[in-house]
Amino acid sequence: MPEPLFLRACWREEVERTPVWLMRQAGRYMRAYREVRRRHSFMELCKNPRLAAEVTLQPVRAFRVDAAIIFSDILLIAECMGARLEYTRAGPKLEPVRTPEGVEALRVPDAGTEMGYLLEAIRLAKQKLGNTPLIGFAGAPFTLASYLIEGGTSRSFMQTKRLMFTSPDTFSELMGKLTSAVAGLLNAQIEAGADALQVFDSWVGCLSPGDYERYVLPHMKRLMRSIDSRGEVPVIHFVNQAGGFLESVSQAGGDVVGVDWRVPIDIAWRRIGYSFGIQGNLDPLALFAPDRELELRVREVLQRAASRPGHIFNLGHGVHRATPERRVRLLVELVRRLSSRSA
Ligand code: 1CP
Repeated sequence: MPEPLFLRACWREEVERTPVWLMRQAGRYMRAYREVRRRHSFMELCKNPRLAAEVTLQPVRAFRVDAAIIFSDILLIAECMGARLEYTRAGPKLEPVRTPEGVEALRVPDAGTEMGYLLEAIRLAKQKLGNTPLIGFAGAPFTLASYLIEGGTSRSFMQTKRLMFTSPDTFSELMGKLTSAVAGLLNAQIEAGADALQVFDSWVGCLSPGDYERYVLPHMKRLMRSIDSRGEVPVIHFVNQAGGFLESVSQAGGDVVGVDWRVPIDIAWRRIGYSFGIQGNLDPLALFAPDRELELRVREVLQRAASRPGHIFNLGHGVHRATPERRVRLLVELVRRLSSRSA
């Protein structure tokens, strides 16, 4: 079988068209997902390998995307580390960890045994996917630290920065534990058969360039060095709102950098350097624009990426839950048609 388009693009090989998948492509905007979700809580879905594998395949069947991402959540590792985790209507809630004792009490889990449900879901999804590659993932240490310190979602990241600025040792200790835990989780997913990995640093954009370099980058470098991919499993490093420090992000390593829409993709690529692939970067809300406008915006991203080997088309962040499915279908068709190198 030929190597799939998505993986070839991750390795910056020439491809006949630009591969496309969407962050958060499995989820609440899909009717098939809501159907499963009516009968099971989100946590049940994540922990039931058969259901998780089924939901993973839904967008592949519905939209012919070029990669699947395993259905799970970045916060499940925090539960394995000993933090109480609950998914409520208002979003994820965790027991806040803000003290040296709290950090001390967190364990670095053995993902191979403690997240067995995820690894089994990967094996099952792989069996059903055929030639479509499967992406495994984890939250980046900073994004996970922010959920643990805040106790959930945050707008200001007040508690996170307060801990970082007033107790840098405690903050660093927490980042170190999360880095070890995430490395173990990613390596276990390679072992289970993931074809590529993505690390989500969704909230790192709240930091100044100097603070990123000082408090986050050393841990990201260690994380990337700890991934035992043997040069066979590409690693995508997604950063949201990090336009102020993309050069530092690239110093972490990895194979592909994922960027949001606030930076033009050609400028982002020049700044990280062409030894990286790049993923992105359509505004997710462009899916609410009229057909003609959506097409113009897809064309713009493709023109900026200029068929340079190493571009993977994606949104700049996850699909919004109110997105009509037919718009996602149209987007995937547009990328396929407009990026075809023979056209
Ligand atoms: O009610 C429901 O059905 C649960 C909603 C939901 C879903 C569908 C949550 C809770 N997580 C997920 C799945 C999920 N989360 C996936 C797999 C699905 C796919 O991508 O196809 C992935 C990759 C994630 C990753 C994730 N979870 C991130 C990083 C990506 C991003 O959007 O920035 C983050 C920040 C989370 C935390 C989280 N978990 C769930 C929600 C609603 C959130 C975000 C809350 C917030 O804004 O803080």
